[in-house]
Formats: sequence, structure tokens, C-alpha cells
Amino acid sequence: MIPVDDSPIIRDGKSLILAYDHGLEHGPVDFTDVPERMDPETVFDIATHDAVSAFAVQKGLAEAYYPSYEDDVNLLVKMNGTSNLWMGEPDSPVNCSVDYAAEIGADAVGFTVYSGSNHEVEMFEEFRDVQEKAREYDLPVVMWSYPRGQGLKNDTSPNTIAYATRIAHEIGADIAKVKYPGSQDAMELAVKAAGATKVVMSGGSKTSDEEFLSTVNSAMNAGAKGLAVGRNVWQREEPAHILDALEELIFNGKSVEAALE
Ligand code: FBP
Repeated sequence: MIPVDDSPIIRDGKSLILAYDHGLEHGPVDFTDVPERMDPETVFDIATHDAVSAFAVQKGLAEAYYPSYEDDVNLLVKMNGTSNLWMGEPDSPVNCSVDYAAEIGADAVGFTVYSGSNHEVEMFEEFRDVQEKAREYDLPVVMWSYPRGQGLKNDTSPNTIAYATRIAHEIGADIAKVKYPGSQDAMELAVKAAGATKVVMSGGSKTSDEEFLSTVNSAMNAGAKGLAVGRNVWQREEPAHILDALEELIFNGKSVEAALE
């Protein structure tokens, strides 16, 4: 990893990444309760909130909409991604080159690695190409570090998540995005294992304001450097409210109660 604190996607050493690659990863089912969010422009609008330090999308959405938002949004181009229709061992084809991501205005790149999958070897090799090319453009590299595959019984156990952050550190990610391992202690272990790589918590499926903010709070208390969240923001009726609260919690160090107010 390299120091990335000067990057536009980092604010005071932390980052709030809004993820919107779900149309690919999960399919339109994620928009069932919020049909207007099927339209990417509505979520690009959400990403202009001050709390959002990077907006993670696939190449196609970046090409189509980013030109209208480049003054207000920092772009994180997700380099690989797969559909929910794929039924094989976890894998994620590379859909974009770093050269092209830079050309369309990326401030950072993101890459999923499914450690433990039968495709781990190829995924590590593909990550190497992306990571080294990103260095030429000075683009931070965010790893969606998701141990997953036939051999893994519990992909969010404390040791598995600590292994996930360590893998990200070992192979050169600047930021490791991992699932919450269930407790503050377990997150502390994951942060420790990550060394100088920043750890951000993955949002997960939508929960109540209190439950979501409490989990974010314990991740931050454990030393995480922010959040990479999708559904817990844009599946809400009022995404700006939860972003206001996240800004207080992550960047201004407020308590959950104060942030909720
Ligand atoms: P959420 O906060 O909605 O979980 O989004 C984070 C994310 O990593 C997305 O970038 C991605 O589309 C999705 O989760 C993948 O989730 P999973 O593979 O666990 O279904």
C-alpha cells in the first residue's frame, strides 16, 4: 500500500464510499422497494452529499452519467463485478482496464477478491495487474476483500475477516472493504491485521437507523477508517438523513444518539 491521505476520496484520513454496483451484483431486485433508484441519476444525486467521499460504480454507469457529476462527485470505478445469475464458484470478471478508468475520470479503483474461492489464484493475478497499473496513475486501490467459496463455512467469523484485511495488506490494497465480523473486538483484530491498509466496513442489507449506526460506531471505535455502503443509504426514503448522521459519526466523532438527532 501507499499513503493515500492526499487523495480526493479521503477526508481527515477516512472515507465514506457510496456503492451502487448492485444492478450488476444483485440485479433489479434491490430496487423493488425504491423503484425510483433504478434510475442511476437519482443515486448520482445522492452521491453529491458532502459526506460521500467516493462513489463506486461500474464502467457503464460512469460513462453514461459521470460527465454531469464530475465537479460534485469523486469517482471510484469498480474494475470487476459479476451478476447474481452466475452459479459457479465465486469469481468476478474484469470489466474495465485501469487506463480506461483513468480516462473516464476515476479518482480511485475498486476490485473484488474472493479469497478461498477456486478462482483465488486468477483473482490475485488480476488484482496484481490492476494494483500495479493504478500506481502509474496514483489511484488508490480499494479491495472488496470477501473470503468466499466452497471451503468456507463462515465468511464473517473474526479470523476470516482478519485474514481478509491481512490479504488486502499483503498484496497491496490501500483500503480493505470487509464485512462486519460481529463485534468490536473482532473488528479490532481485523484492523490490527490490516497494518497500514485502511479498513472500511461494508454496509450490508438495510437495517434500522439505530442498528446500522451502532454497527458503524463500533467499527469506527475499533479503528476502522470509514464505510463502504450501498443499500443502507440509497434504499432509504431519505438518504440525506442517514448521510447527515454518518457524517457526524464518521467525520465529526459524534455519538450514535447525537448523530441521530
Ligand atoms: P451494501 O452496503 O449494499 O452491502 O453494498 C456493498 C457491496 O459490496 C456492493 O458494492 C456490492 O454490490 C454488494 O455489497 C455485494 O454484496 P454481496 O456479494 O455480499 O451480495
